[in-house]
Amino acid sequence: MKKILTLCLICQDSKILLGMKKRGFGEGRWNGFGGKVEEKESIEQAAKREIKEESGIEVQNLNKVGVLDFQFRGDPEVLEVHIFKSDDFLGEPKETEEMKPQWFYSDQIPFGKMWPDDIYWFPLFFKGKKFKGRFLFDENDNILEKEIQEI
Ligand code: 6U4
Repeated sequence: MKKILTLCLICQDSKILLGMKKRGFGEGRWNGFGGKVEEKESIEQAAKREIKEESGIEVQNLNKVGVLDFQFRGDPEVLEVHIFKSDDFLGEPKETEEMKPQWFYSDQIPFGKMWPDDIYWFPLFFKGKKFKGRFLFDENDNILEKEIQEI
């Protein structure tokens, strides 16, 4: 069973926009913007829609940077997360019901309050590398297995 999700990291100057997830999956963590791809929309369309819904901005360009598969022990569902970078958008980020946006310098990323896989692939992202990988978590979101490679 596979669920396709998007995740977009928006960059401006030497900062990156993250959102504090206020509800749902990943609540209480800083993360990029994104969510489930719906029927009848492309992955890129879904990425743009979710960014608009969650932060109020409209991204112009999207560059695909990676794909990561996430699984939880004992759960057959695979979350296939398509990761994008954007550095061109319209509007100002604003707080929504789902996310509270904030800009972070690339050397001040709050990894302690993010998904535990992020610390492994953000450095590749900042170096402009493309990557793919998979992570297996236990029920407390601890990493049990990790594979990550540049592509
Ligand atoms: P609903 O429909 O409300 O349950 P929601 O709870 O908002 O959805 P969802 O599924 O729309 O969550 O989006 C989850 C977001 O979290 C996506 O952008 C993908 C991202 N994500 C999931 N697992 C992640 C992980 N291990 N590391 C990470 N981002 C992850 O950095």
